[in-house]
Amino acid sequence: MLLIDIADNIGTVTLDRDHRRNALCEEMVLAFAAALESFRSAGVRCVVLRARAGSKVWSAGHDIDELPAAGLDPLAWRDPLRKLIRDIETFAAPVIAMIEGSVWGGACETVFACDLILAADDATFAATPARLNVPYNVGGLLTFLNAASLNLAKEMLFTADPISAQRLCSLGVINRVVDKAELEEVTYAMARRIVANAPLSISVMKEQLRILAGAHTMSPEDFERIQGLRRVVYNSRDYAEGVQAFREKRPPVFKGE
Ligand code: YXS
Repeated sequence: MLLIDIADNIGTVTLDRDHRRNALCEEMVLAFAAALESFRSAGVRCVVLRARAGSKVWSAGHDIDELPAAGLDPLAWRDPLRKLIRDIETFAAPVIAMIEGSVWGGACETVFACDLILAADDATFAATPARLNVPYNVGGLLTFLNAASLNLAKEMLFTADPISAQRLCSLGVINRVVDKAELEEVTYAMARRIVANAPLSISVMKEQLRILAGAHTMSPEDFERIQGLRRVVYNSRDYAEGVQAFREKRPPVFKGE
Protein backbone atom coordinates (compact mmCIF):
# COMPACT_ATOMS: atom_id res chain seq x y z
CA MET A 1 0.00 0.00 0.00
CA LEU A 2 3.02 2.27 0.48
CA LEU A 3 6.45 2.41 -1.15
CA ILE A 4 9.10 3.72 1.22
CA ASP A 5 12.50 5.14 0.27
CA ILE A 6 15.29 7.01 2.04
CA ALA A 7 18.02 8.85 0.12
CA ASP A 8 20.15 11.88 1.01
CA ASN A 9 18.30 12.32 4.36
CA ILE A 10 15.00 12.61 2.46
CA GLY A 11 12.29 10.03 3.20
CA THR A 12 9.74 9.34 0.46
CA VAL A 13 6.33 7.71 1.02
CA THR A 14 4.50 6.78 -2.17
CA LEU A 15 0.81 5.87 -1.93
CA ASP A 16 0.45 2.60 -3.83
CA ARG A 17 -3.18 1.38 -3.59
CA ASP A 18 -4.50 2.57 -6.95
CA HIS A 19 -7.15 -0.18 -7.24
CA ARG A 20 -8.91 1.71 -4.43
CA ARG A 21 -7.67 5.08 -5.70
CA ASN A 22 -5.26 5.35 -2.75
CA ALA A 23 -8.15 5.50 -0.28
CA LEU A 24 -6.60 5.98 3.18
CA CYS A 25 -7.46 2.75 5.01
CA GLU A 26 -6.28 1.85 8.52
CA GLU A 27 -3.62 -0.55 7.24
CA MET A 28 -2.16 2.22 5.06
CA VAL A 29 -2.17 4.70 7.96
CA LEU A 30 -0.40 2.23 10.24
CA ALA A 31 2.19 1.56 7.51
CA PHE A 32 2.71 5.33 7.23
CA ALA A 33 3.30 5.59 10.97
CA ALA A 34 5.86 2.77 10.74
CA ALA A 35 7.55 4.55 7.84
CA LEU A 36 7.83 7.74 9.89
CA GLU A 37 9.39 5.72 12.74
CA SER A 38 11.99 4.32 10.35
CA PHE A 39 12.64 7.84 9.05
CA ARG A 40 13.10 9.05 12.64
CA SER A 41 15.63 6.30 13.33
CA ALA A 42 17.47 7.05 10.09
CA GLY A 43 17.71 10.77 10.90
CA VAL A 44 15.58 11.82 7.92
CA ARG A 45 15.35 15.63 7.72
CA CYS A 46 12.52 16.01 5.20
CA VAL A 47 9.68 13.75 4.00
CA VAL A 48 7.98 13.74 0.61
CA LEU A 49 4.45 12.27 0.52
CA ARG A 50 3.38 11.41 -3.04
CA ALA A 51 1.45 9.03 -5.28
CA ARG A 52 2.96 7.02 -8.10
CA ALA A 53 4.08 9.12 -11.06
CA GLY A 54 1.22 9.60 -13.51
CA SER A 55 -1.52 8.95 -10.93
CA LYS A 56 -4.91 10.37 -11.97
CA VAL A 57 -6.08 10.22 -8.34
CA TRP A 58 -3.58 11.21 -5.63
CA SER A 59 -5.99 9.88 -2.99
CA ALA A 60 -9.76 9.34 -2.78
CA GLY A 61 -9.68 10.21 0.93
CA HIS A 62 -10.89 8.18 3.89
CA ASP A 63 -11.67 4.57 2.99
CA ILE A 64 -15.46 4.76 2.86
CA ASP A 65 -15.71 1.04 3.57
CA GLU A 66 -14.11 1.77 6.95
CA LEU A 67 -16.54 4.54 7.91
CA PRO A 68 -18.48 3.34 10.96
CA ALA A 69 -22.19 2.53 10.84
CA ALA A 70 -24.57 5.32 11.76
CA GLY A 71 -24.50 6.10 15.46
CA LEU A 72 -20.72 6.21 15.83
CA ASP A 73 -18.53 9.27 15.33
CA PRO A 74 -16.90 8.75 11.88
CA LEU A 75 -13.96 11.01 12.73
CA ALA A 76 -13.29 10.22 16.38
CA TRP A 77 -9.83 10.56 17.93
CA ARG A 78 -8.83 6.95 17.12
CA ASP A 79 -9.99 7.13 13.50
CA PRO A 80 -7.12 6.31 11.07
CA LEU A 81 -7.49 9.66 9.28
CA ARG A 82 -7.16 11.56 12.57
CA LYS A 83 -4.04 9.53 13.44
CA LEU A 84 -2.55 10.24 9.99
CA ILE A 85 -3.08 14.00 10.42
CA ARG A 86 -1.52 13.96 13.92
CA ASP A 87 1.47 11.91 12.70
CA ILE A 88 2.17 14.41 9.92
CA GLU A 89 1.76 17.42 12.21
CA THR A 90 3.98 16.02 14.99
CA PHE A 91 6.75 14.48 12.88
CA ALA A 92 9.90 16.44 13.73
CA ALA A 93 10.91 17.19 10.12
CA PRO A 94 8.92 18.98 7.39
CA VAL A 95 6.53 16.86 5.27
CA ILE A 96 6.13 18.04 1.67
CA ALA A 97 2.98 16.94 -0.17
CA MET A 98 3.82 16.36 -3.84
CA ILE A 99 0.50 16.28 -5.66
CA GLU A 100 -0.52 15.10 -9.09
CA GLY A 101 -4.07 14.08 -9.93
CA SER A 102 -7.19 14.64 -7.86
CA VAL A 103 -7.37 14.82 -4.07
CA TRP A 104 -10.64 14.02 -2.24
CA GLY A 105 -12.16 14.31 1.19
CA GLY A 106 -9.89 13.46 4.10
CA ALA A 107 -6.93 13.36 1.69
CA CYS A 108 -7.54 17.08 1.17
CA GLU A 109 -7.11 17.66 4.88
CA THR A 110 -4.08 15.35 4.90
CA VAL A 111 -2.42 17.49 2.22
CA PHE A 112 -3.35 20.73 4.02
CA ALA A 113 -1.82 19.30 7.22
CA CYS A 114 1.51 18.85 5.41
CA ASP A 115 4.09 21.58 5.85
CA LEU A 116 4.51 22.40 2.17
CA ILE A 117 2.35 21.61 -0.87
CA LEU A 118 3.72 21.40 -4.41
CA ALA A 119 1.20 20.42 -7.07
CA ALA A 120 1.18 19.63 -10.74
CA ASP A 121 -0.79 21.99 -12.94
CA ASP A 122 -3.62 19.43 -13.35
CA ALA A 123 -4.14 18.75 -9.65
CA THR A 124 -7.53 19.39 -8.03
CA PHE A 125 -8.71 19.36 -4.42
CA ALA A 126 -12.26 18.51 -3.26
CA ALA A 127 -13.41 18.55 0.39
CA THR A 128 -16.34 16.12 0.39
CA PRO A 129 -18.01 15.67 3.83
CA ALA A 130 -21.16 17.22 2.36
CA ARG A 131 -21.23 14.55 -0.38
CA LEU A 132 -21.57 11.84 2.27
CA ASN A 133 -23.25 13.78 5.10
CA VAL A 134 -20.20 13.35 7.31
CA PRO A 135 -20.02 15.88 10.20
CA TYR A 136 -16.38 16.93 10.04
CA ASN A 137 -14.65 17.09 13.42
CA VAL A 138 -13.42 20.26 15.15
CA GLY A 139 -9.69 19.60 14.69
CA GLY A 140 -10.25 18.74 11.04
CA LEU A 141 -12.10 21.97 10.35
CA LEU A 142 -9.24 23.81 12.03
CA THR A 143 -6.85 22.23 9.53
CA PHE A 144 -8.93 23.74 6.72
CA LEU A 145 -9.16 27.10 8.51
CA ASN A 146 -5.40 27.20 9.03
CA ALA A 147 -4.85 26.52 5.33
CA ALA A 148 -7.55 28.63 3.74
CA SER A 149 -9.65 31.71 4.39
CA LEU A 150 -13.04 31.19 6.04
CA ASN A 151 -14.84 31.92 2.76
CA LEU A 152 -12.71 29.49 0.77
CA ALA A 153 -13.07 26.79 3.45
CA LYS A 154 -16.85 27.27 3.30
CA GLU A 155 -16.88 27.12 -0.52
CA MET A 156 -14.85 23.89 -0.49
CA LEU A 157 -16.88 22.28 2.32
CA PHE A 158 -20.35 23.42 1.21
CA THR A 159 -20.00 22.76 -2.55
CA ALA A 160 -17.62 19.75 -2.38
CA ASP A 161 -16.46 20.94 -5.82
CA PRO A 162 -12.90 20.17 -6.98
CA ILE A 163 -10.80 23.37 -6.81
CA SER A 164 -7.82 23.77 -9.15
CA ALA A 165 -4.26 23.87 -7.87
CA GLN A 166 -3.76 27.17 -9.69
CA ARG A 167 -6.62 28.81 -7.81
CA LEU A 168 -5.47 27.45 -4.44
CA CYS A 169 -1.94 28.62 -5.18
CA SER A 170 -3.18 32.12 -6.07
CA LEU A 171 -4.94 32.13 -2.68
CA GLY A 172 -1.81 31.03 -0.81
CA VAL A 173 -3.10 27.56 0.12
CA ILE A 174 -0.58 25.77 -2.10
CA ASN A 175 3.09 26.75 -2.15
CA ARG A 176 3.92 26.03 -5.81
CA VAL A 177 2.13 24.84 -8.96
CA VAL A 178 4.64 23.23 -11.29
CA ASP A 179 4.47 21.71 -14.74
CA LYS A 180 3.92 17.99 -14.13
CA ALA A 181 7.16 17.09 -15.93
CA GLU A 182 9.16 19.22 -13.47
CA LEU A 183 7.21 18.48 -10.27
CA GLU A 184 9.53 15.78 -8.96
CA GLU A 185 12.68 17.79 -9.67
CA VAL A 186 11.32 20.97 -8.05
CA THR A 187 9.99 19.07 -5.03
CA TYR A 188 13.25 17.28 -4.29
CA ALA A 189 15.27 20.46 -4.90
CA MET A 190 13.18 22.09 -2.15
CA ALA A 191 13.62 19.05 0.08
CA ARG A 192 17.40 19.22 -0.40
CA ARG A 193 17.40 22.90 0.59
CA ILE A 194 15.53 22.02 3.79
CA VAL A 195 17.91 19.11 4.50
CA ALA A 196 20.89 21.46 4.11
CA ASN A 197 19.56 23.73 6.87
CA ALA A 198 19.68 23.22 10.65
CA PRO A 199 17.35 20.32 11.60
CA LEU A 200 16.97 21.35 15.25
CA SER A 201 15.89 24.88 14.36
CA ILE A 202 13.44 23.62 11.73
CA SER A 203 11.91 20.93 13.97
CA VAL A 204 11.43 23.39 16.83
CA MET A 205 9.87 26.01 14.52
CA LYS A 206 7.57 23.32 13.06
CA GLU A 207 6.38 22.37 16.58
CA GLN A 208 5.99 26.02 17.60
CA LEU A 209 3.89 26.73 14.50
CA ARG A 210 1.76 23.62 15.20
CA ILE A 211 1.07 24.83 18.75
CA LEU A 212 0.36 28.40 17.62
CA ALA A 213 -1.92 27.23 14.76
CA GLY A 214 -3.93 25.13 17.24
CA ALA A 215 -4.08 27.80 19.97
CA HIS A 216 -7.82 28.44 20.01
CA THR A 217 -9.93 28.73 23.14
CA MET A 218 -13.32 27.03 23.26
CA SER A 219 -15.58 26.71 26.30
CA PRO A 220 -16.56 23.17 27.39
CA GLU A 221 -20.18 24.21 26.74
CA ASP A 222 -19.37 25.18 23.12
CA PHE A 223 -17.42 21.95 22.55
CA GLU A 224 -20.26 19.86 23.96
CA ARG A 225 -22.77 21.76 21.81
CA ILE A 226 -20.68 21.03 18.69
CA GLN A 227 -20.37 17.35 19.58
CA GLY A 228 -24.12 17.16 20.13
CA LEU A 229 -24.78 18.73 16.72
CA ARG A 230 -22.30 16.34 15.06
CA ARG A 231 -24.05 13.38 16.75
CA VAL A 232 -27.34 14.40 15.15
CA VAL A 233 -25.64 14.22 11.73
CA TYR A 234 -23.88 10.87 12.09
CA ASN A 235 -27.02 9.43 13.68
CA SER A 236 -29.15 10.57 10.74
CA ARG A 237 -30.69 8.58 7.92
CA ASP A 238 -28.78 10.90 5.56
CA TYR A 239 -25.46 9.57 6.91
CA ALA A 240 -26.47 5.99 6.11
CA GLU A 241 -27.77 7.16 2.72
CA GLY A 242 -24.49 8.92 1.86
CA VAL A 243 -22.40 5.81 2.45
CA GLN A 244 -24.95 3.46 0.83
CA ALA A 245 -25.24 5.65 -2.29
CA PHE A 246 -21.46 5.55 -2.72
CA ARG A 247 -21.45 1.77 -2.42
CA GLU A 248 -24.31 1.48 -4.93
CA LYS A 249 -22.53 3.96 -7.25
CA ARG A 250 -25.57 6.25 -7.43
CA PRO A 251 -26.18 9.89 -6.43
CA PRO A 252 -27.34 10.18 -2.81
CA VAL A 253 -30.87 11.44 -2.01
CA PHE A 254 -30.58 13.53 1.16
CA LYS A 255 -33.81 14.40 3.02
CA GLY A 256 -32.29 16.40 5.89
CA GLU A 257 -33.26 13.77 8.44
O1 YXS B 1 -15.95 -0.62 -7.72
P1 YXS B 1 -14.62 -1.10 -7.15
O2 YXS B 1 -14.76 -2.23 -6.16
O3 YXS B 1 -13.57 -1.30 -8.20
O4 YXS B 1 -14.04 0.13 -6.21
C1 YXS B 1 -13.93 1.41 -6.81
C2 YXS B 1 -14.32 2.40 -5.74
O5 YXS B 1 -15.41 1.97 -4.94
C3 YXS B 1 -13.06 2.47 -4.89
N1 YXS B 1 -12.97 3.73 -4.16
C4 YXS B 1 -13.03 3.81 -2.82
N2 YXS B 1 -13.17 2.86 -1.88
C5 YXS B 1 -13.20 3.28 -0.59
N3 YXS B 1 -13.10 4.58 -0.21
C6 YXS B 1 -12.96 5.55 -1.13
N4 YXS B 1 -12.85 6.82 -0.74
C7 YXS B 1 -12.92 5.18 -2.51
N5 YXS B 1 -12.83 5.87 -3.70
C8 YXS B 1 -12.85 4.95 -4.67
O6 YXS B 1 -11.99 2.38 -5.82
C9 YXS B 1 -12.43 1.67 -7.00
C10 YXS B 1 -12.17 2.55 -8.21
O7 YXS B 1 -12.98 3.69 -8.00
P2 YXS B 1 -13.72 4.38 -9.26
O8 YXS B 1 -14.15 3.32 -10.21
O9 YXS B 1 -14.75 5.30 -8.70
O10 YXS B 1 -12.50 5.21 -9.88
P3 YXS B 1 -12.60 6.50 -10.83
O11 YXS B 1 -11.21 6.70 -11.32
O12 YXS B 1 -13.72 6.32 -11.79
O13 YXS B 1 -13.01 7.70 -9.86
C11 YXS B 1 -12.07 8.13 -8.90
C12 YXS B 1 -12.82 9.00 -7.86
C13 YXS B 1 -11.83 9.34 -6.73
C14 YXS B 1 -13.34 10.28 -8.54
C15 YXS B 1 -14.00 8.19 -7.31
O14 YXS B 1 -13.52 6.91 -6.88
C16 YXS B 1 -14.63 8.85 -6.12
O15 YXS B 1 -15.41 9.83 -6.24
N6 YXS B 1 -14.27 8.35 -4.90
C17 YXS B 1 -14.82 8.90 -3.66
C18 YXS B 1 -14.18 10.26 -3.34
C19 YXS B 1 -14.77 10.75 -2.00
O16 YXS B 1 -15.92 11.14 -1.92
N7 YXS B 1 -13.95 10.65 -0.96
C20 YXS B 1 -14.37 11.04 0.43
C21 YXS B 1 -14.22 9.75 1.29
S1 YXS B 1 -14.88 10.09 2.91
C22 YXS B 1 -13.70 11.16 3.57
O17 YXS B 1 -12.62 11.31 3.05
C23 YXS B 1 -14.03 11.88 4.83
C24 YXS B 1 -14.74 11.03 5.86
S2 YXS B 1 -15.02 13.27 4.43
O18 YXS B 1 -16.13 12.73 3.60
O19 YXS B 1 -15.52 13.81 5.64
O20 YXS B 1 -14.22 14.12 3.66
